[in-house]
Amino acid sequence: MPRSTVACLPGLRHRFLRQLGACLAGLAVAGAACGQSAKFNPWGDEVLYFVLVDRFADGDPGNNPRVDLRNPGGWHGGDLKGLTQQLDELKDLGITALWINPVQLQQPRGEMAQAPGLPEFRHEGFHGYWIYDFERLDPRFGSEAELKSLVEQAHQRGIKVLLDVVYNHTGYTSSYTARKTAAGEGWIRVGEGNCEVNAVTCAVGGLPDLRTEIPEVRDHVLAANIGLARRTGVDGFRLDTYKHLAGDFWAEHRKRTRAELGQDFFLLAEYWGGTAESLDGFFERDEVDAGFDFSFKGSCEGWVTGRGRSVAYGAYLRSRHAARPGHVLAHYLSSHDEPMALGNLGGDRQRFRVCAALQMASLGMPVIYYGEEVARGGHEWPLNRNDMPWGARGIAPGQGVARDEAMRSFYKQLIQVRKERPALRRGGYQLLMQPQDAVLAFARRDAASGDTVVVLANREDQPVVADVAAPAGWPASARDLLGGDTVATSEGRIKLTLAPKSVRLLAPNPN
Ligand SMILES: [Ca+2]
Ligand SMILES: [Ca+2]
Repeated sequence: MPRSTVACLPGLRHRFLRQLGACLAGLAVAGAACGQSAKFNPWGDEVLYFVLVDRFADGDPGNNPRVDLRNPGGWHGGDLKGLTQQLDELKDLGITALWINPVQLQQPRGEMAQAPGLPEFRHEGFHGYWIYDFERLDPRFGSEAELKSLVEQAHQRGIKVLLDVVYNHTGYTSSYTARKTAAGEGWIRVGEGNCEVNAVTCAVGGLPDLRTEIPEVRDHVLAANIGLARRTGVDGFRLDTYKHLAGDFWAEHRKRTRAELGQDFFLLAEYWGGTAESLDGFFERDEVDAGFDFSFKGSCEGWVTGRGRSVAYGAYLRSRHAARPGHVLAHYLSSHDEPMALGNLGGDRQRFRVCAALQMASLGMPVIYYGEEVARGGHEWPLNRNDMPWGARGIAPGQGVARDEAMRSFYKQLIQVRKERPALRRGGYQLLMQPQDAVLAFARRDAASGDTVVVLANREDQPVVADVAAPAGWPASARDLLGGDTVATSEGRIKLTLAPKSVRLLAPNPN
């Protein structure tokens, strides 16, 4: 749609599409249309690190009943105390916010489970999503005092903490199974299993669905999670299974978290399949500050392995800038619910680095899934939830598991560059065209600071010459923020050879 047409349609039904249209018309770098706004949400400056507490670091061997390291779905002994002890490791990596799984008491026994290539195993609630009692912490994770200490010590290091909370369901067994209201209504919905028919009343993964439309049930889960947040000082919630609760629940949730935890208490929705477009309604109604972008991972994995044209991938990256101002897309390469990126790339660490660099060069809040920064192995569930590799360091449960320190150094560098360059955190987006489809090229420019970074990426197994028109105002001399070498601009074009499977981040040299 031509830009003039977009701008002249005051009655356009979907404002999202209008904004996207403005981005597609090329206003990204020149103006305020694409991710440039006075309403920028400061969480878009953060780098988030997601930890499954049980898999990270064991700081208290005294809370390890039934720990079984041979069971890929069992408890492995990590806890809040161990995570707190490793905060300097995370501070050194450069992350600025930490997301931890739910920490309430889990169902006492796991469920038998099967996965390809593995013997049948008992799948325990080590991940935190099978809550038995919302009002108690699971001693295997630690005490409330230990959660408070984690938050305090993280804050001392300039790291915010997001607590994962579940409102939708309980564990397969829980203290709520037989609970009834004063009027005799059960707290749990039974027999409504099809999420295609009704996402709110279905049993996600067969888990008992809480009837949160009943005020007594709603108050219980709200009071439990909000109370825990108030007492421990966490900075926000990651909201599990967002699409499986009704909009009026989330409206009340927003109201209560703001009233009881502060105006700035941050809410990040896990809306399965979320994109800039599908999350927009929640942003428009101001139910949450942010949502996960489920497309980033697969888009990068596809592009870097040769699927699709570079211009199409570049257009996807541009579409992310249509997210409603004041709201944030959280983009990740791996998660506990999907196969890990490095595995999906066949273990190709160079291609993985390309995606990590593009993640850090993109608008939104990058999410690092624990251990990705040291090339943690494990691919499909349940091994995508395996132990944090600690190499020679005496930290259980991942003691002796190999880690790639060069990969960690690369992540450190990427995070540092992102922190130093407002163009990468807040800037608009301009796709730079060039004849060779092998190269992805775009510019990010932050209007407020004037900072500009040009991103060039080669997905091929051989060197490729990039030859693109420099963005307006680009000087004769630039430098590579990752490699340090100087790149000259001649006759308005940036021309250089990109090494196989590599990324360059170019910034103007000072005059
Ligand atoms: Ca422990
Ligand atoms: Ca539900």
